[in-house]
Amino acid sequence: MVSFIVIGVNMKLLLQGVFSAFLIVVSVCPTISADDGYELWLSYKKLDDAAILEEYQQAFSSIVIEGDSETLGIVRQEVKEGLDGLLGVDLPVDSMLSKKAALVIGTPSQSQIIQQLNLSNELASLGREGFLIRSVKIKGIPAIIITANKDIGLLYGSFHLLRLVQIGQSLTDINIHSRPRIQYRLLNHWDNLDRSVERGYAGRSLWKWDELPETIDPRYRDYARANASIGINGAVVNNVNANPIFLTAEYITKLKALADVFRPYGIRLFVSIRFSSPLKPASNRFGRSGGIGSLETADPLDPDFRNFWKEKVKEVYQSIPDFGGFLVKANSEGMPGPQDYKRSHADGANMLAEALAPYGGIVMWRAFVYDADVDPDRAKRAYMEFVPLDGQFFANVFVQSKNGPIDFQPREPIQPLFGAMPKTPLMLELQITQEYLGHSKHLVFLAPLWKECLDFDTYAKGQGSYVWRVIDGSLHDYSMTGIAGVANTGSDRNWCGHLFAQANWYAFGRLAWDHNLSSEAIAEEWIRMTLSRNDDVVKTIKSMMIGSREACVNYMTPLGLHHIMQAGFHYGPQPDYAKSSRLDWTSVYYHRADSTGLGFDRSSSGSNATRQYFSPWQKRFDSIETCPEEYLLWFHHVRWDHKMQSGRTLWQELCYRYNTGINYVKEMRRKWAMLEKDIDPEIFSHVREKLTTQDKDAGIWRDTCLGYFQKFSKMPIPEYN
Ligand code: BDP
Repeated sequence: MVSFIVIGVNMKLLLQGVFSAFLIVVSVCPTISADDGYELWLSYKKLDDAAILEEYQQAFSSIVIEGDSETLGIVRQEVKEGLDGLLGVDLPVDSMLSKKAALVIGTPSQSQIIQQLNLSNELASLGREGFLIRSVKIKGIPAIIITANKDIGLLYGSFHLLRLVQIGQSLTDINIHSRPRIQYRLLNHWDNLDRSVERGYAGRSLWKWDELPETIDPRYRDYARANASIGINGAVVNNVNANPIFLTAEYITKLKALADVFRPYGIRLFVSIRFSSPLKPASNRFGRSGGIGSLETADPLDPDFRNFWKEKVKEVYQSIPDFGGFLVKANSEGMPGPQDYKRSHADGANMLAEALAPYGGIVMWRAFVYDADVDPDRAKRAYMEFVPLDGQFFANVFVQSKNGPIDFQPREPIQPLFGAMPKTPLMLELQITQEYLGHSKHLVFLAPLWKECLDFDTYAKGQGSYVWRVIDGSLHDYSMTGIAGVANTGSDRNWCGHLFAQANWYAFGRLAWDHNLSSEAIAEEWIRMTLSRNDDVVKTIKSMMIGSREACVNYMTPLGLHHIMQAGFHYGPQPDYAKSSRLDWTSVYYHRADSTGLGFDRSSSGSNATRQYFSPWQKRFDSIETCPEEYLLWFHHVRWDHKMQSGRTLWQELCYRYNTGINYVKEMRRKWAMLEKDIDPEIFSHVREKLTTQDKDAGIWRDTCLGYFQKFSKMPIPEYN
């Protein structure tokens, strides 16, 4: 890239009126611009494959867009900038077709050209957000069309087409119908008022509350654009451990300003609320319960309490007519909720749902509850609390559950709620931020974790009852469907702290749109769009990414171990963590190491958590012989000398797994080092340094955990390479 440094100097001031102001072009020097990762997967660098470039240049000699709206304005700009950059051209944008091949974009209601193609039957199946991309001939002129029912579909279609060009896919006879399989595809930001981010590892919050609504950081738009490019259509902007201040009149104007930026990108704004917000500020009855109202009670059946919420919801919708709704963490980790007044989760959720329903808003009521009085085994508690409520929630309530029964561990079996609440739309909550998977220090590609969860067959209605069928509503005929990802974005220049953590944001969006995509396909897209289009380089990087989650499981918590990380910080290992005001926050509670063996007995001879799964899982998990080894120590207390499938004893296998994980990281380092000449220098060294840290810290995981467990096994650590 050539950079011009232009300095304006007012010589009149300098030389007391001798010369007038003039400009000096000090230098015209070509510099290699380093990539700081800000552009994410949308950098639109010029393609270098001559053949494919020629194909595209022939296919697109102009862009024809009819119609007008804010979203269409974005489409126009995106497609123009994208294709100009990728093809190295300056395409005319017009509203009429010329004689040459064109890209034609429009909805039948705004575009006459599209209308004349008579596509209404096909469009009928695409819904509000879907799109159609197709090669056609219009009056003998070859064209590629992007059409949809709504402008937002055109934007999604445009990003899709740009993606195909970015990854160098041929467009000959293209014919793509695409619509999202899940309706609500949200990011959950755990962002606080003071711009700290709970479990955030990429700097401060993106939202500058003290500057809003007057100053709109251009980054809000870039954020919305990035989300739209992968089909994310909603953002909960604040932490689930919610501060009630977000619903004060002052903050509603700030929220409105954000919502206005998000809207043309198809993104609805949602808020996490504190259930007890109607309380008066001073009333601190439940620790975190001080509110913004004047009430003495937060009983969901109290008429004044209900009325507060009705009025508050009305006030929000007056400012934000497309407001999405509320996310609620209630009676969980000290957050107040309806149970404080002996009311149920359904009572609480329905009260809010009733207030939101007239405006089309929804409630996402979290199932992340683990009240120790419910059962001594934390893994069983959410199921025990929520399954009996199935059928009691109003139609606009989701119960939002994490993928596993504990808490976003590197590997957990599925949360047994999935499949067990046929009458309640369940929203799947995944964690994009790597709270338990090495923060933004470790390269861990999460798509395989999420696919493992989505592809799990619950057997709720016999074989084929996959979690993805629960989530997309096809199993139980849910009236609404949703998926949420706890965001990993922050104020760091590269958004996510680790360049490769961008791939997780990307993968979340792509899977939310289409959970049938494979991890490999998503990784490949992301690499080609972000890092390199060279086939060998792509192959190498893909091979690093694909096994990285399994490696992380191995060097942190192999064979079903879980929750043995450093207290509070959740980064390094702390298997000896035993003392806390809550047993279920300690490590020893989970691993149960003793002189006979290791693991939590959740079988029928233990806590009987296996009982919460459908047959045949119930039986398979219950027996040490049939339990899949990746979940062995989750469901069983296993003798140190137990024979594993490999022929090794449990102890040997544990040592082996820890080592395998570390070897993988070393292999990633080796592979990355080979790519020095193929990767942007800034990105190359950024990732190299991260991998060095990952290698060192993975070693700490192994040495700490094996050193600790050895005190119980009393067996030597074998040498594995
Ligand atoms: C745990 C986090 C905590 C969150 C909580 C939640 O450690 O910071 O507040 O989950 O999801 O994973 O509510």
